[in-house]
Amino acid sequence: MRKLSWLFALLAIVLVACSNDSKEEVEEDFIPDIIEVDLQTPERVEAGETITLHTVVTQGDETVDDADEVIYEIWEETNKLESEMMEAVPEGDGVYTLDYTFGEDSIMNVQIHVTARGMHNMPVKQVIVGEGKEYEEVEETAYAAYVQTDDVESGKEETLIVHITEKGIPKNELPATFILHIDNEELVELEVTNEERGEYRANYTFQQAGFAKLEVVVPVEDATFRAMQTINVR
Ligand SMILES: [Cu+2]
Repeated sequence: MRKLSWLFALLAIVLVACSNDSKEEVEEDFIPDIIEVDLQTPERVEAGETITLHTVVTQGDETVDDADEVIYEIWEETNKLESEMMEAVPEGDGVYTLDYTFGEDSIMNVQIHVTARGMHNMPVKQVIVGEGKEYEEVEETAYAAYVQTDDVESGKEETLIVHITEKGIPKNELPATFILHIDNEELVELEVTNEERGEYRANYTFQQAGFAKLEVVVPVEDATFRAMQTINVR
């Protein structure tokens, strides 16, 4: 009898193993839930006020406490080149915070860059400080640039990919220039290639970890279109 139950046990293990196998196959095709990033900022703050900014990171019904990197980027309207990058503090329950003191009357942009579970998400919000401020109007163009690459590794050649559209339609053969601002000091102009679907690429090997800014400059008609994206170099 004992021998027989062993046999059953063995059979059960084999069955479980088999059903696990087929489950794994199903899981390979299964697309994981995207990470949701809920950046919570006040609409207005007093000039000089210190605020604890909260962001909640979730995936499906789960909170995400094992993010590889969570960085707040804050800059004054029209001055992304001088944005500040600050590491968030993990508080548990998927919450990542930053204490930040807002300065004078202005409009500030708060963006959070979250790298977790093989994904990257980076929502941005605006905060009015004090009375706000009037900024010189930036000329609106029909062009838009989306920098696809904003998270790279140092010490190896990386390809920076930028998508350029005109009125939402991919636009090829523009004389686009990529300028890398490294530590806000060194400027490097990259050689850009354009293949199709409005995709522009340039290769670069970053020497060390830190933050760089990629400026995309596109002379169009009688104006110049510019876009700026912070690149996180790990
Ligand atoms: Cu990002």
